[in-house]
Amino acid sequence: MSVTQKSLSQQAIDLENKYGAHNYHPLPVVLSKGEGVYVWDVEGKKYYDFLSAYSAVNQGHCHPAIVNAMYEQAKTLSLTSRAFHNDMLGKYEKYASEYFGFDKLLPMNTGAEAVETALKICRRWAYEKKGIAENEAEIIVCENNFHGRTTTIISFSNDEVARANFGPYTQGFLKIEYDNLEALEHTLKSNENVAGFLVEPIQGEAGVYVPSEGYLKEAKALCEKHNVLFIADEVQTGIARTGRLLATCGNCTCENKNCSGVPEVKPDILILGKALSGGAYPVSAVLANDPVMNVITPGSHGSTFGGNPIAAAVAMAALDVVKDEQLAENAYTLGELFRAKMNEYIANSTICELVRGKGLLNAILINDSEESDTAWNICLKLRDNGLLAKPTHGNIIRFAPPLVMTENELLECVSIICNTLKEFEV
Ligand code: IF1
Repeated sequence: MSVTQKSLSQQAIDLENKYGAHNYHPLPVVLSKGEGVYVWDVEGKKYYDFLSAYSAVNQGHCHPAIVNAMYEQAKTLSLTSRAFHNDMLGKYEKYASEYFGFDKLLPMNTGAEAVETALKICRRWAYEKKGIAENEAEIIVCENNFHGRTTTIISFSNDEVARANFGPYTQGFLKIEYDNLEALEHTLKSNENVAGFLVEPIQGEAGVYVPSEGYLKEAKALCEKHNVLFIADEVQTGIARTGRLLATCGNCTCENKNCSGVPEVKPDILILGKALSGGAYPVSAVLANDPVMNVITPGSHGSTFGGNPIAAAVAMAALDVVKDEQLAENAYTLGELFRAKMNEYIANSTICELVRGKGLLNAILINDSEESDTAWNICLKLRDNGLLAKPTHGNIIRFAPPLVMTENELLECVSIICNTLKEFEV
């Protein structure tokens, strides 16, 4: 086929294949525009975005308030490094610390950087405050976790695709079954050097596993009993995605727009990323109260872009949107509707076994083996039918639209999903 005959999409894909590292296997669609819940491909076809860049675009694509904040700051002062102060950082740190109810915030850029930061804070706290012998600290993590892709983080992953041949691996981690309080208590009782417990309030990549009611609260109580830091990775579940400002807010609701209440399960260290910027810019953060955060001293941690003026402006605008547009409440309501509608379909389905999730972080389980390509083929058909989603593992498809979706748009998406699934019914 000559270049002129190749579609614009294929040309773009060919460039990626030739000049880019092959570290992803994207769905074959090439996007060139985004607005709210919609994205368009280079041929002009319009889609509902049902992935939201893995819950980074909670506020909708190219939200004008966020884009404007980014534009105004970018043309004023973009980066100073932390060698000097700037007029945006302190404002942002105050705003976000009060927004989530913590004493302090340490600004970073990616989720993985924030996770690494939290691990470092936890270890230093263990040595300097808890009195664990240096280099002996252990941090408990869960099977099937996903916390990013740095060498330390994949060291405690059990996903061989993400881990193999990247050794030698970082030590100091104990792995337990997710959503298993007995396993947590046993590990806490049998290891005197435990410094922290790192957990996703919902395991996203593993397949949107929602833990049992009370798990997080009980886990936090066990950590308190054993003087261990409870570290919540809300990079994917935070910022209103699960129908609350944070998944650790549990059943607590933000009655007013300016809720700065304490989450139902208050972490000792809170990790945020992705939608902290509404997907406009890499912004992540670690929040903690002074007794923990103050182990960080000048020169002991940092990053060139961490806390830059654009990140500060974008994050404040993105968090304003969450409150002003009541995204947590909308995610809660639409999530209930989505699961109710999907369960109506599943009741008579042979291809779809279940739907699970909280707020607008959901997934369906396809009735086929993990090795089958059925979920992938369903996502290809969803694409043809105007909705973009992608399997997490094998036979699980994650559904996570922007939280600005209306009820009518959600019902149209349910119709697209169910009509597509019908094509695969046996
Ligand atoms: C990829 C997964 C999701 C995260 C949690 C930290 C991070 C992530 C709970 C790191 C990042 C992203 C990474 C991206 C795909 C996506 C993902 F499939 F990889 F696992 F969402 F589920 N904690 N998740 O979910 O944040 O450094 O990426 O900013 O690496 O393929 P990051």
